[in-house]
Amino acid sequence: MKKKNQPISGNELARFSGPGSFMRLPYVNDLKGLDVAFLGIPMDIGTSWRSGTRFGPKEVRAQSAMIRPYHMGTGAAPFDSLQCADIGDLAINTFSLADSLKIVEQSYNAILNYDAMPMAIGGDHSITLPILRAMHRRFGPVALIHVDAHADVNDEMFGERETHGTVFRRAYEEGLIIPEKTYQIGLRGTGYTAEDFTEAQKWGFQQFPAQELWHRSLASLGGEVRRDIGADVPVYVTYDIDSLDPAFAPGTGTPEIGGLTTSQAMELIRALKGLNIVGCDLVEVSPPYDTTGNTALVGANLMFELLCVLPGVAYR
Ligand SMILES: [Mn+2]
Repeated sequence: MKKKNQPISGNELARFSGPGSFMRLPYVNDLKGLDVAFLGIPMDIGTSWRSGTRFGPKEVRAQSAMIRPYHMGTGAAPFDSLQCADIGDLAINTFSLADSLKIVEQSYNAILNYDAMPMAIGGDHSITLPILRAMHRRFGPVALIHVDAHADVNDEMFGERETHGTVFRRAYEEGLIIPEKTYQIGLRGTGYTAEDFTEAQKWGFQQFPAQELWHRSLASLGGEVRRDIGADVPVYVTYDIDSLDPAFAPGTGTPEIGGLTTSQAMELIRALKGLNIVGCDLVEVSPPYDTTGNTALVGANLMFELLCVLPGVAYR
């Protein structure tokens, strides 16, 4: 039997007069009975360079309006088996990063009291630290699939220990993630020292620089990651839009050339089917730097790809 919450569909008029939610899903306040809760975290005060990700959720939702509920490529029809809704944006404090991160953590603790899996639209990458704290409280240490141009393992930035570039060092130090089941995919660009990326390898992180992935399918890499994690371990997926080449996703705060293609991103996500994914986020979409909306369109579609690989969704 089909689940009750289906995206508003039918004629073009309905599509364009939808509620402004992710994929025209219903907005709800009550998480009871939900399998998946989409939410926005409209924040950019953890970013070190170009800001604007506070508008990410709004634009990703807007660009998601055309996505239809059936996936032609994989046969997935996620809304038939998962009860999904948009639960709106978290009310962060734009004048305090520390306070905002607490609000994210407390909100996630509340969400995870239900069985609803949170799928967050960021926001800069600093949101992922409080999310992982809440995930750890609920599930214990999680495996981490981190797709990004940057390893985000700085010790501090401008003297601050909680920023969008320090997330995964803090997560490692706090024991929130399983280091040897942490996969950083798409790394590239410039750093401050030669150790900027490599230090994390000593902690156990498995790193896959973009240049090793040029010209190859990511289906095999995704399959290796899937087999390495195993079917039972809880997995969190954090997807930084700047993992993609700026040709596909220029609307982001710290773009780096030589990144993944959209088809590589889709191959990677599809290969994760079968994992025990417990939450996802899509971060760093900064709409002011891409007024075409294309970056947010890519982000919205990657969210849909992630939704389709969640447990309980059938693949062809
Ligand atoms: Mn990044």
